[in-house]
Amino acid sequence: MVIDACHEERADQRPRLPVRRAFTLGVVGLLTAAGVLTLAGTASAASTLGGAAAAKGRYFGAAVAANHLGEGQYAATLDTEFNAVTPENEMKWESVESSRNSFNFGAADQIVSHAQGKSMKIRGHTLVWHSQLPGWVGGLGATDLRSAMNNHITKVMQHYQGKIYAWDVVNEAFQDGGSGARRSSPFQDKLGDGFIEEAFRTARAADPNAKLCYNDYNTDGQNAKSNAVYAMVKDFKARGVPIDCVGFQSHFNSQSPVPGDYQQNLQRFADLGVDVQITELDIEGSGSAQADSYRRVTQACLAVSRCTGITVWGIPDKYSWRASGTPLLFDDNYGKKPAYDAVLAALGGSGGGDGGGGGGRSCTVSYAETQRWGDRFNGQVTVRAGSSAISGWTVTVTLRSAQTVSATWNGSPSWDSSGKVMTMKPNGNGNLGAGASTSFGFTVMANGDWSAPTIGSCTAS
Ligand code: 9MR
Repeated sequence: MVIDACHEERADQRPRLPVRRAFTLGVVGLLTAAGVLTLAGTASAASTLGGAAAAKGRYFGAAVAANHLGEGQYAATLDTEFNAVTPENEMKWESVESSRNSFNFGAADQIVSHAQGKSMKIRGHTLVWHSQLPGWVGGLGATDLRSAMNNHITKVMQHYQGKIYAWDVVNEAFQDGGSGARRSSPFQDKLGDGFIEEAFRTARAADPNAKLCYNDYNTDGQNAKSNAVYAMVKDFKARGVPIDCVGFQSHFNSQSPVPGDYQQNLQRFADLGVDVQITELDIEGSGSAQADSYRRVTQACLAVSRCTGITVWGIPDKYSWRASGTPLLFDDNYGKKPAYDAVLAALGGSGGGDGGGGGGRSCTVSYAETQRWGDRFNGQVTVRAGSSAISGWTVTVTLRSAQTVSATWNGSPSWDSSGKVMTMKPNGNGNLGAGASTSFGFTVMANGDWSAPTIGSCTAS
């Protein structure tokens, strides 16, 4: 696959797709005529991507856009499932330094503070790239360009000093095709091959604690392009040029499937003495074929001890950069796709059992609308213990953006900063024997949106 981002429709210009499903998140039961839905949940951190990855000593991240953070379900899914973020566009040169030496970190800061508030790792993306580069950079002569590049790296990295786990210092500097040659760019054309080395040396001086990565696409299997990157990394390691990691974007589709030698390719880079990371994973497709590919990628990372984490390039399909594609782990309504289940299972997590650490404790939830008036409705969530007794439970309820809650009962609610995600815990009704149930309820002011809120899976303790 050739990625030419300039010819892709930007994700934020895509029309919103119609809502395809009314209920989301871990659906394992059937919607009955009475409107009752059963959702299964688990008892431990290993029931989420981030939790399961952490249990394997890795992170599981998502590319995030600042302008979606105010959407309750988006933030709730991010916060529940992921323990790392990459700003999708907000740290790129055109976003932070659109005019020379005048920096605007507003949108990127939003993502960074959200991630820090949730103790997530942050990947910085990206410092030196031929794309999303403001026009003034290309207009500079070599001397000015060198100082602009070093100034950009230094100022951006110093702004985020101590906050970034790994930086994509240089992105996509090699050409596609069989040549293994460098891609033409202002940096390559005016500064020559040495620009990459210079960028890494400047980056190390700017923030000695961040891991410094080279990141590219179509380098996921062994081919002329990945061989050229491999030779560069080998040379850098031999000469002491500071490089800590290589990012494999891993954008796959039917023309460019997960290569047969994916794991071997990650391993040969790791053997050079760098970490490897899967940095922008998305796989076009659906159903079990898509799930199988995601499983293979996850297994490959787990099989390479220096593969420190996986980042998917977006959360729900509707926000993917691939216009009208469905390459991600969550559908447009934040429902978990088969690909999600495959990744979670490959990470050793469990969506239906005890999550591998909950001592057998689990619970399930079901939702029903019990009453409706002209302006509001009552929702009721029934929490049922699995095959072991439980002494506590936690269920999230995510409202549609127009909706508010005016009352709750039989539970102890807390709210996230968006005001749309309610975390409900017991209020004297936490102890449930095996198979026993309790319920809590709430009144939703519809404000025109009568859709059921999204009921997250149940966590038992
Ligand atoms: O996902 C990003 C999309 O919103 C932008 O419009 C696009 C512009 O170039 O960049 C996308 O992200 C790219 C990433 O920064 C580098 N690797 C390829 C990604 C997909 O194009």
